[in-house]
Amino acid sequence: MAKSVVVVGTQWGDEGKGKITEFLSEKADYVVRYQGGNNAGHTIEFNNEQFKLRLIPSGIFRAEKVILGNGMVINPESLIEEMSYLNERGINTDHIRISNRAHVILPYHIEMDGLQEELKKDKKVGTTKRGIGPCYTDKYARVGIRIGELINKKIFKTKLEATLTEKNEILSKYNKPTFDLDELYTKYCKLADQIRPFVSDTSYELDLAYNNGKRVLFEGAQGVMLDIDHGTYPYVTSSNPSAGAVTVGAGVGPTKIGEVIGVVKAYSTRVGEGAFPTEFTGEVSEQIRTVGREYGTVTGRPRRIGWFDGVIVSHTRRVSGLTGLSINLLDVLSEIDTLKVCTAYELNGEKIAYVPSTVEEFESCVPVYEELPGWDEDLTSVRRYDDLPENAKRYIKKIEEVTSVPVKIISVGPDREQTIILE
Ligand code: 2SA
Ligand code: MG
Repeated sequence: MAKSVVVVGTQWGDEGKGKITEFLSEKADYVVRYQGGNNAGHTIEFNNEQFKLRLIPSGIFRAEKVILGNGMVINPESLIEEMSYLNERGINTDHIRISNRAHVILPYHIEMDGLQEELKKDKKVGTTKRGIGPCYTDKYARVGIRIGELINKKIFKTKLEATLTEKNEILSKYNKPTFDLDELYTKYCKLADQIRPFVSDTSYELDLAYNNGKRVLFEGAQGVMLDIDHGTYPYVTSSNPSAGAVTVGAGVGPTKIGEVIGVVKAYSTRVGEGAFPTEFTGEVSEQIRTVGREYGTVTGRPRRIGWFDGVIVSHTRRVSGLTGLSINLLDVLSEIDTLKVCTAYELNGEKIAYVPSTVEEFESCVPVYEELPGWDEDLTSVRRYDDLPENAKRYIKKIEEVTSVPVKIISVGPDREQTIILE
C-alpha cells in the first residue's frame, strides 16, 4: 500500500502550499486538512482561472474526496460561503467531508480574538481575527462545541447555553458586543442544516480509504514557524502546522505517512508580528513584494520580505521530517544582482545553526549570509531543470546544501503548468 504524502509549509506560511497540493492531487484520491481554519489562504490557478480557498482543501478540483479533519476549527458560515463561491464557478463540492470532531468557530470567538489582541497593546500577535485562537482555547478548556454537536439541535442548545453566559460576561466587561442565545441558536441551527449532509467520522472514512488502496495527501496550512510548539512562540497560530500533527488532526496512525514535502519560498515572507532575522527593506524588497504579489490572501496585509533562511528550513526538516523540498516563486528572484542565503546565525558572539526557543534570543540573532550572483532571465516559461540559468541552478544547489533536503519540485509561476519536476 502506498504511503501518504504530507505537504507542509516550512516558513511562516504562504509558501504556495495550495498550488503544490493541487498539483500533487492529480496523484491522490483523498486530500485532507488536519489543522487551522479560515486563517489559511490558498491561491490556486489553472486554465487562466484563479481560486482563493480558506477552509476547503486545495484538492477540491481533482480529488475523489476532500476532508476537513478533526484537528481543524471550522466557521460554518465561511464554509458555506466558500462552497457557494466554488459552486457558482462550476466547481462541485459534493465530495467534501467534515469531521464530526472538528471544533466550531462561533461569533464570540471572533470578538474574543479582537479583544485579546487589543489587550496585548504593543505585544499584538497580528492574528487574522478569525477567532482561531479563542476556538482552540475552548477546545483545550473542554468547553468547545464540535461539529457533531452543532448538528444535533438538543446537544447544541445545552452546550451553547453553558458557555455563552461566561463569554457574554467577559465581552460586556470590555464593552464589546454580546450575543443573544436564541438568535445565535436559530442562526447556527440553519447553518447546521446546510452542513449536516457533509459531516462524517472522517477517521473512519480514511481507514476505509486506506483499506481500499486509496492514495491520501495531507495539506498543511500556515507554516512550521507559526507552529504553537515549534514556531516563534508567542507569535504563532494556535495549532500545529508541523507534519506530526497529521496523525492526531486527521485520526490516522504515524505508520501511514511516507513522504513529507516541505514547501519553501525561494526567499522568505512573514505577515503579522514577531522576529524575522533575514527581513530587509528597500528597493529589492519592494520589487519582490510587487512581483511576488506578497499580500495576505485573507486580510490583504502586505507581507514582510526576507532572504532565504537556511536555519529555519533546517529546523523544519528536523521537526517535520522533510523528505523533499518544493521551491516556489523562484521566478520572482529574476533581475536581482546579488542574492543572499542565510546559513547560520550569530547570537551573543557565537555562531549557531538552530532556532533559539525564546523570542528575545531569536530577535538578537544576526544572520550569517552567503552571497550568490543572481540572474536576469525570465523563468516563468521554463519547464525543465536543464533549461534554468546556471546561477538559478547554483542557488537551488545552495538551498539543498544548507537545508540537507533534496529539491523535488520547482515552481516558476502560479499556474499548474509552471512546475518543474526533478527526477
Ligand atoms: P491566527 O489568526 O491566530 O492564526 O494568527 C496567528 C499568527 O499566525 C499568522 N497567520 C498567518 N500567516 C501567514 N498567512 C496566513 N494566512 C493568510 C494567507 C494571511 C492573511 O494565507 O495569506 O491573509 O493575512 C496566516 N494565518 C495565520 C498570523 O499572521 C499571526 O502571526
Ligand atoms: Mg496563504
